[in-house]
Amino acid sequence: MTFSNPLYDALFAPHIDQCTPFLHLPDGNSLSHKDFLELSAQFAHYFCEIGLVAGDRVAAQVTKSPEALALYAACVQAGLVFLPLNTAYTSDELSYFIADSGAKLLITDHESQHDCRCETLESLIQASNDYPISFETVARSEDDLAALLYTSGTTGRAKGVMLSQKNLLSNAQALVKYWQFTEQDVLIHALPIFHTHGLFVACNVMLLAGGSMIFMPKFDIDTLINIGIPEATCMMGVPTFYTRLLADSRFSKELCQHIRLFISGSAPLLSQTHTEFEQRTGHRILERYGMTETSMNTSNPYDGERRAGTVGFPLPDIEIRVADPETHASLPNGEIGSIEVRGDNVFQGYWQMPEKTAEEFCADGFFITGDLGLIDERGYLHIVGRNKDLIISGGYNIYPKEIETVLDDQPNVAESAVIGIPHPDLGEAAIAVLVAQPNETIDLEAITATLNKSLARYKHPRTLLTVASLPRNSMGKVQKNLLRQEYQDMFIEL
Ligand code: MCA
Ligand code: AMP
Repeated sequence: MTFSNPLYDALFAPHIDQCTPFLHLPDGNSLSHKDFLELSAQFAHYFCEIGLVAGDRVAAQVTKSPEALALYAACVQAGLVFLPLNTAYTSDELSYFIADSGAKLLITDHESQHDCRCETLESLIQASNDYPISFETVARSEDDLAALLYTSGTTGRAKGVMLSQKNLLSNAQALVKYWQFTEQDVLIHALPIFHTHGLFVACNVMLLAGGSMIFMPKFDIDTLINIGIPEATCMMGVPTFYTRLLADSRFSKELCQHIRLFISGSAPLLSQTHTEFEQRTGHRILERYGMTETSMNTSNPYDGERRAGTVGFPLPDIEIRVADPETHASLPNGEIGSIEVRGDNVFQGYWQMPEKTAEEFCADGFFITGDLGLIDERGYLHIVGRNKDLIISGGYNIYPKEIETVLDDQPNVAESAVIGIPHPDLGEAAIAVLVAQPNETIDLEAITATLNKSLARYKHPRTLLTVASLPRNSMGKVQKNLLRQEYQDMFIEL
């Protein structure tokens, strides 16, 4: 079968005349598939009207709403490349993404000025109001780009991850099948929609399956307990969702009686959380593993044993190997090595960064994830660490290098180290350890003000500490493991 626009034809087109609910909103209203697709068709007309052509990038930094999601559908239908941005990003961060991607249009909540056409979502909705409610889908091939998602790097600048129609569609197809999603499913959607988890794993899967979503503006424990869980059949979340639910005495087995599946990902789920969750609800959380660059790679089985502390098996048609980090040869089961992946899910490369792309692929096409793991005797993948300096806090990635670069530039700072330490709510939280220039004092308030201007709030270290010197090994490298040990109990109630 040939498609004119594989992603649109599979995810959206089948629902054009479907009047059943697609999005259930917390105020009790709902939006049907048909309403949603009419709105997105109007947006698509608007995009064409202002001169956007297939392949142009459309950036959106907007609060989560049905309209915000319709921007994604409109981009797919009009052949545009959707570039969703975290609402926490500062104006400085935004400028970089706009310049790097060459976006033609930026859509925001409030008026803004950047080096491209800027519109508020409100003005776009108004301007689109008079356009027809159907739109002739722009033809795209499976290798054309559908989305560009930025991910910060361990060194230097954030990189645009180029995701093709095939990357997204193949993964949605694999997940619908593997997790047995159908049009009967009602998914609790409390994740943000500017990352792979909330946008592609959740929305693409539900669109393909034809089910509906309880579409919450953000994670809110009361809405989840009062409306979400009693009405839904499944939930996708980061581990913090699960620890917060367990910390709430209202969360019970009875509340979950209609739920068939709880899925966790984006950060490690502690075995303890897995066990406590089963004890409380009788459900074993299904943990899976993915990345922005690859979408989902592995998953615990739907029917088989979901093993705590593991991320399961490779998804169908996706190859995973645990390899020697130097030679990239596969290691025997049980040995720890570099996790590498190959398949239709793997992205096309980093936007306009061919060297960076080349560095992260092996000659035989396997992508080097930067995660370290082992495959156990039963074939389950365990993630045991990271070969990259990365903190995952509440499911958001924080790259220490990015924060250290800002900190090192501040008056009287000789050097800094940003580390992740255990945090009961967020899994890990960032703290910064600073060393002053000789005989100088660091003005911590001034540093906080600078961080506010330059970096999204979630990236800010929860604490700034000053010390006389940083521990170093004989090669002069900062020993972050020693710092992590020293401060490991900072957020844990003893
Ligand atoms: C909010 N804050 C955070 C985080 N979230 N700080 C560190 N880490 C965080 N994750 C800060 C805010 O800036 C604010 O700071 C304060 O905490 C409270 O903010 P609020 O919005 O009220 O927080 P919350 O609602 O409690 O949010 C926590 C959350 C949220 C629900 C865990 O972070 C979340 O939805 N995380 C999911 C992230 C996600 O979707 N990741 C998937 C990435 P202040 O009060 O000081 O101003 S995709 C991915 O990783 C791959 C592909 C995969 O495998 O899925
Ligand atoms: P991102 O760059 O936001 O796509 O984050 C991807 C990273 O999140 C992966 O490389 C892993 O380090 C981590 N990750 C995702 N899912 C899991 C999981 N289930 N367990 C442990 N780490 C995970």
